[in-house]
Amino acid sequence: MAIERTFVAIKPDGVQRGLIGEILGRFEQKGFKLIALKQLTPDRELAEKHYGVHSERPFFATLVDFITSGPVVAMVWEGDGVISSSRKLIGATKPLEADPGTIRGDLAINIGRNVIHGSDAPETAQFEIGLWFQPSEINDWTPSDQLWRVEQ
Ligand code: DAT
Ligand code: MG
Repeated sequence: MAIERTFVAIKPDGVQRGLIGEILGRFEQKGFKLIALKQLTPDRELAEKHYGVHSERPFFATLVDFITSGPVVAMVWEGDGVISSSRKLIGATKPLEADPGTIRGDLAINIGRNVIHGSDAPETAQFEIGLWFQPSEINDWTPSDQLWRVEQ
């Protein structure tokens, strides 16, 4: 597996419900490296670009209303295979179909309130990281336990 970067965001429902620590903890405990983190309320322009692939879907306006309704915690995580692994940690889009043990499977019920976003492929990860973060906001750092995290 190659070292990758992915964009993850705790949506307004996750922030309002006090789930930031719980969700950050799952990525930290897995062993991925946090390289960018900020809280912001996205404006409609950012939200519409972020969800641009869904612009023709009937739920698009509701989705943009929701994601712009309050603070979001935006992050970049780095690690071996982090893009697909994050999607596994997050679980299926419909929380009632998400496996127990996943973030959505454990913490959510409704598709419109599924607490977290994660990039679904290398191209979307690159697009979303560039959309939400300036290069100067991304921290390239080496954890002191780095040798314990990588394939030997
Ligand atoms: P994911 O967030 O798992 O990548 P997606 O990209 O298909 O899922 O959709 C983006 C978000 O849009 C999703 O997290 C919740 C919302 N959404 C998707 N399908 C929906 C639907 N049928 N009704 C309402 N909201 C929906
Ligand atoms: Mg998606």
